[in-house]
Amino acid sequence: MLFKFGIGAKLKALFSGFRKTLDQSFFDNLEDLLIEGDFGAKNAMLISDEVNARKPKTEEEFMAIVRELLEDKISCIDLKPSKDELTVYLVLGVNGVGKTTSIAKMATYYKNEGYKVVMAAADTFRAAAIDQLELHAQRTGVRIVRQENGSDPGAVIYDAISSAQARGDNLILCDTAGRMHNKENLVRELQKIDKVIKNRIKPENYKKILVIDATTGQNSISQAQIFNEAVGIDALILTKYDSAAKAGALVQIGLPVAFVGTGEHYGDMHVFDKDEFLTSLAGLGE
Ligand SMILES: Nc1nc2c(ncn2[C@@H]2O[C@H](COP(=O)(O)OP(=O)(O)O)[C@@H](O)[C@H]2O)c(=O)[nH]1
Ligand SMILES: [Mg+2]
Repeated sequence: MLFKFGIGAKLKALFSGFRKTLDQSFFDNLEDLLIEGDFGAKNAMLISDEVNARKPKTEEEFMAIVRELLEDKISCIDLKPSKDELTVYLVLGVNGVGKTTSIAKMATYYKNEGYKVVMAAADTFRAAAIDQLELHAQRTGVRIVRQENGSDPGAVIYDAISSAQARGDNLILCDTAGRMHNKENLVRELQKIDKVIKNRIKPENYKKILVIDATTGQNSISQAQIFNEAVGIDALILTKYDSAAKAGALVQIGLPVAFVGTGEHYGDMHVFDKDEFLTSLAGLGE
């Protein structure tokens, strides 16, 4: 798996430059580096204080401390749909983060795992969004449930659930609009959609997945807060990890990660592996 967590090499270089002294400017630089990597001021200080307290003598000791402190701040979730009952994955996130692309990648992934997958085109805000999903449905060879542009997203999902139950499909991947006229509108719309699904799907078969763009950095933290407060987020997908070495925001968001997107092809999505992620942080995986 491609994990290029660029900060690992920088941490090592910083440590080797200061190895003998570990003075105030080392700790200042360490905090700056962590803040630059989107780990947040609080985590930067926590790590810096702990390194200061433990006084590592080697690069390995230093990296082990950083790894240990990050270990319990990152978690993963294994998204395994049931084969007996219908599962719904509601895919959320602001415009352009990669929701529709991730749905196409997930469709490919779960189809290969033997699931009968359906896409629901509930981003009815833009006409192009429905056509884009339709194209992905054709290319990946899965069924799509769609309505007119501008129709009620809840109605699209309702239809998708009814037809999937009638046909014995396993998994609905539901696209949503990431943009509304304002935040209140978006939250209200999401809560309506959420209610439609909750009324028909058991909680264990319903997951709300937030897509986070790895190139966004700090702003993704407030995105996660908005969506989490609106409907409660079960899992994250981190996209565009091929074009950004920053993913410290994950540590600050604190929600479990399911997949990482590493490109624009259908195969460019990987189940998130925490150990691998932390190893690449330490610069060992590159
Ligand atoms: N490099 C790269 N590009 C991606 C990835 N995921 C999505 N994209 C691109 O990001 C853009 C927006 O994606 P889209 O799925 O339309 O976003 P949406 O508005 O959230 O549905 C498209 O050009 C995608 O090809 C990824 O993992 N890596
Ligand atoms: Mg889209």
